[in-house]
Amino acid sequence: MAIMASCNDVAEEKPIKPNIVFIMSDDHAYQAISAYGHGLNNTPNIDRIGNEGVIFNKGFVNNSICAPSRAAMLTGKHSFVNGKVDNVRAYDWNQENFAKALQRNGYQTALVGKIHLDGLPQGFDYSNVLPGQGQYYAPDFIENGVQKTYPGYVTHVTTDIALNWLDNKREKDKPFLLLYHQKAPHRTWMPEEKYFTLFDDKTFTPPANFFDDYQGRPAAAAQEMGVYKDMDVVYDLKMLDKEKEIKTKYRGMFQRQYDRMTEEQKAAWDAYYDPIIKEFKAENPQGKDLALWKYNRYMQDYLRTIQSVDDGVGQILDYLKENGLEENTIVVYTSDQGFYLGEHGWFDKRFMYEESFRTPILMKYPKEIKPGTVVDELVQNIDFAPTFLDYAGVDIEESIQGESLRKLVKGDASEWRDALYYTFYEFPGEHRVKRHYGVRTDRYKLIHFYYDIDEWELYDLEEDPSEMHNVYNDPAYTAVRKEMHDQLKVMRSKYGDSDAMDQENLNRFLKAKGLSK
Ligand code: SGN
Ligand code: CA
Repeated sequence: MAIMASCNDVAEEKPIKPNIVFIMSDDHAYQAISAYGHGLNNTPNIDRIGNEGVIFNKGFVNNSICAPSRAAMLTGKHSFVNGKVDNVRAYDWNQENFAKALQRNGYQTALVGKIHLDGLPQGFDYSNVLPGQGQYYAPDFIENGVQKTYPGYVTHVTTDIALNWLDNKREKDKPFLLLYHQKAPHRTWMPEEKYFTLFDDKTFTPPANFFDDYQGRPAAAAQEMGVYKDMDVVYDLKMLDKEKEIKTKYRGMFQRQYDRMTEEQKAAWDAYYDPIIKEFKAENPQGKDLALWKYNRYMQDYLRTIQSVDDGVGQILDYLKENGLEENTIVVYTSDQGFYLGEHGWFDKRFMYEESFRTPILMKYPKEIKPGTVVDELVQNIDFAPTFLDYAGVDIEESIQGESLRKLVKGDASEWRDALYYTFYEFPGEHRVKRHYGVRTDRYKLIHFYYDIDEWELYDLEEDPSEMHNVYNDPAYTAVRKEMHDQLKVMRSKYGDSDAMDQENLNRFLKAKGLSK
């Protein structure tokens, strides 16, 4: 189909611009999407996007933490360029983002759900977002700058708002951009009633390196994100006993989340969790038994919250289909970063190690993308902005650092990148993951941890995909080490990062946290 635009005698063919639905969830590990083949759970609707389009096997983020990843996604630029280096510093909405560019080019734009960037979102005709992290039950939302509380469960509320926008607020003569961003499966993994018993009959076996001893990796040893050592039995694992005998550091924090539920929701919650609490108290597991119990409790609730996310994806896909929008709409599913599901013994993210550096990316666009396409090249969240602009026929500004995925998806990898750059800044901070940056090629990864430590790590991902052996000082890798250092130099200069920038970012962080000496 084409619109005939005639401003003079020569009729010009103006292609119809594609609609874009950009779905992002929070902390959704690729290991927990069935299309990636890890066998943990079933996500038929998310899988549909990959089956009907393309699945990226090597999708990565620039900075494995929420707000910086979202800022990179919006701007197409690395953290040290867009300024949102950590969850602490304010995001400057005045800078350019791809939604603004699409808006200027005739798109109607909307942002729904979690964005984690304070201030009124710019570039959107409609926004209805969670303040900060948001809540699972009776969530607050800020609709075009006005805060209100919605009854119900956050994943459904977000989906309903998105569907309502599509159905009632969309101007049907314009192309649209919808950012539909879920809070789940972010901590503290509170499921909806429908899924309370899902996985009750399943025992999850932790990854082979669940009992990692972090030998040769001091930064990995220093973290506070261990399933066994750091997970709070009440806050994370829901053992909120009525007798108040289980006293943990974050009990009060979980109580506040629990208290948001209605009496009916609490009754359903208690009917499911109380017997588990009773059994836990009676058995009082210790040591390895406790570690495995925690891991299973974690996996059950984490995966349950994903099931609701998958349902929402299904509703959106069905809506597009039923309303004749399927053919001309690009749908992307991704997460703001990956997540540890017990690898190295962890939950959370932050590290440049694979499970959190990587992120799921699936995309469909029936008009142009062949179903069943698989991409194995290195792609990154800074690529979303230029990709959308490219498909929309909008100029990609020089300052954008990502690359459009369009040609790659069509099978042309001739000029594609051979390395990715990564930064992480949020230290000292929650989970105690040290500041680092690094470079990854298809086979190797070089990481530098700095600030209160000065450690280099080198991994051969072909020989050691779980990153258990730091070969930085292994003589067999002398040449690789040199090549990777050269590659890192190239990356830092290409993107405009430097030791001076690291120092400046550190100073600003310490000042904001009141930690400056
Ligand atoms: C919260 C979580 C952390 C998590 C950060 C960042 N703690 O602070 O576990 O790492 O968010 O997550 S919680 O007690 O509030 O659950 S991010 O996705 O926003 O980057
Ligand atoms: Ca996140």
